[in-house]
Amino acid sequence: MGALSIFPPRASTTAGEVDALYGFLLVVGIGMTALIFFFVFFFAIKYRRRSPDERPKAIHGSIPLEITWSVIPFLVMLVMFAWGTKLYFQNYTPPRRDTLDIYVTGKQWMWKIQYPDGQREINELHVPTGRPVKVTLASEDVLHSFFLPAFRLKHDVVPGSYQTFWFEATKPGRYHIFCAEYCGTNHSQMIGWVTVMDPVSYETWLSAGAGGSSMAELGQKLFEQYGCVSCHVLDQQGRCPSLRNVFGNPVKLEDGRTVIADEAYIRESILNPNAKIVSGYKRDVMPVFQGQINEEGLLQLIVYIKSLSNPPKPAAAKTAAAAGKRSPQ
Ligand code: HEC
Ligand SMILES: [Cu+2]
Repeated sequence: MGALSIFPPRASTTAGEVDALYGFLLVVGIGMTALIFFFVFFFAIKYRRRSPDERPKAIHGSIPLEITWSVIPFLVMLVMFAWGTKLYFQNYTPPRRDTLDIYVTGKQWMWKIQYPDGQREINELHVPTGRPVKVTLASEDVLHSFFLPAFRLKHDVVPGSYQTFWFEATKPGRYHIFCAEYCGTNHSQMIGWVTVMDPVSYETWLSAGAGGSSMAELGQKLFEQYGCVSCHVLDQQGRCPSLRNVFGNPVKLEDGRTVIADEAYIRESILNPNAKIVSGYKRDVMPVFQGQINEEGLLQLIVYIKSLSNPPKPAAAKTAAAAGKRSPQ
């Protein structure tokens, strides 16, 4: 198996369904093509000109026929649309239950992978079976695309934003990682391996690599190093909002909007603070950190800020009122 098989191995919970949809598209595609070719030849022969002076009878269309050949393909397309949409939302909406969060940063020409516990790897991704893994993708430079063929998953890595998808690996083994978006000279070498392990070996692997600082600890260091800590004093509201319990909760903004403080919001708050001003605070107080902190550092800061929050409540919308309480009177 492997190099010569048409299909890579199926190693995630979603792979079977993606293959089923692919099979459906293939069967419909081949079926339609065969049908069209059959009728092209069939009618060409059936209605061939039999003598030089033959004048065929004029026809003026048929409404039932028009409706039939419009409605049937339309319904077939709708099946593709509904099936594809369902799979899309399934694969790109991480479940809320305890996911294993992994952060991937694409950089010409390598994949840098960070685990919350502090392990870091390049072009190697280790995941356990039987547990949902949420991947957050960032790019240090240009557009890349993170492709895991054995999981039937691929997602663009877009500079300036975070993309997420999730999977649950089912079969231990070593599978390809590719970059699927041409990203410069060494694009073809932007490859790696994902190693799927059973949960016990995974724990062993994790603890073997432990000892370094966790992402939250690294983030805390950056928080001190960049002087964030001089303004954002924990548990104290002053000139600056305390960052405790910000993550995952609604934030009331100066312009009256309320946004949920997710990864993208925190990232923007750091790089371009004036884009969204927290209600009750002033613009131009927080320095602009655009260009000063790299994507890996930003992810560490975000994980640190995340760690300052209780796990987000399931009914986040209901706590919208609580957001107001965070700002000073
Ligand atoms: C000079 C003081 C100052 C420094 C230094 C500073 N900030 Fe801020 N920060 C503020 C102020 C004031 C606000 C509220 C106004 C706004 O939204 O921009 C804020 C807002 C924020 C928010 C949004 C908070 C919320 O409640 O929604 C985040 C996140 C944040 N800062 C993170 C950081 C990080 C990370 C650093 C260090 C890299 C940092 N800040 C450095 C003053 C500062
Ligand atoms: Cu790339």
